[in-house]
Amino acid sequence: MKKCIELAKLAQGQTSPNPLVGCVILDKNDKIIATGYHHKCGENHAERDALLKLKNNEAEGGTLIVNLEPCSHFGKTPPCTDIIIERKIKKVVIGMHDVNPIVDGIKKLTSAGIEVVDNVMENDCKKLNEVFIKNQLEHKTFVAIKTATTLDGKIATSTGDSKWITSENARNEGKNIRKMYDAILTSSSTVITDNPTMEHKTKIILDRTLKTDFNNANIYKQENIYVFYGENIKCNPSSFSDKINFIKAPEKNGKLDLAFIFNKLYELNIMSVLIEAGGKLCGNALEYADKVYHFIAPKITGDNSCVSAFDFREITKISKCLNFKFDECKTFGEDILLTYYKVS
Ligand code: AOF
Ligand code: ZN
Repeated sequence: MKKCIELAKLAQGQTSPNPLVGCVILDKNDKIIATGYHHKCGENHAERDALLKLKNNEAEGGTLIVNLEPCSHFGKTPPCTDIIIERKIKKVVIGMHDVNPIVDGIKKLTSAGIEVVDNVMENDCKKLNEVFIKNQLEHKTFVAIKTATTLDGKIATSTGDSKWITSENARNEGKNIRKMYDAILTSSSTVITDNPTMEHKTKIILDRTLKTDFNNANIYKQENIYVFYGENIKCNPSSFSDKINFIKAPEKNGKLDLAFIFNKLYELNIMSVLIEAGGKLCGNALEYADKVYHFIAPKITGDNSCVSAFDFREITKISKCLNFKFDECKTFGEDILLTYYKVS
């Protein structure tokens, strides 16, 4: 199953809206004879990818291991259960049940006389497909935030200087994290202060008053851009650029309504989004966030007026804190990456 997860990860960032799936096939003597994975939405599923590497009778009496329940429906591809049955597999080992309600593969396999062992390394398998699970169960976009702070939780000095808080190793890992998400979301303030490029599939900019420079900012020199702007803007922004998709959004307390925006992203088939922005947007987005990637450098600014990673309110009681659950802690150069989830 570990191997299945590794294989599945080879397609990270490529399969949306489909899950990440890897498959290992053992012969009668438990020797690995083929492996496969789901490369891309619309292409073969992991089980078929692996089985098609073998001759018709080669997997007979063998075991198929896969991190997600094999599908039993005709989608963009035929059911995996059919080819598993045709190839006379004896045993199927499954990581987690498919949360897609149209899939009922386990029943189909057991009725065909195949032994099924399920929920193997279930927690790891669920974590691998956390985006797919949220999409299927809640019909919502998975929202993550990435930030990089000093030990005292600051992302910039009071003059906006932020280059660089973390080391090159950590920043490279930041780029790897980006690739796992369908889109990156940032604010007009970040576009104006940092002028980032953010090479990525899809970029979303929240620019309530349309104050960014649509002709010159680096981010607009690329394709697949959505700009959300406020309902009180009177002009027609499409005159600024015909390459950018402008979307009018309602406002709440003088800010763009984030609930509207995240719902809109799901309608646009953006299944996961990574927010990279300053303290105001990251702070306000916490309410909708599933996960936080928090890089921490061993530095202290010591200056209270420096910009904080999450800056959205005043509280007087520790009991009013938002609570999270630590997931993992990894080291990149001299920095650490802490990932944590919201406690619901
Ligand atoms: C599997 N193995 O590798 C994947 C599965 O439109 P389709 O045909 O690609 O089907 C998509 C659905 O199939 C998806 O929502 C999920 O339930 C399942 N994905 N199943 O047995 C795979 N990627
Ligand atoms: Zn399938």
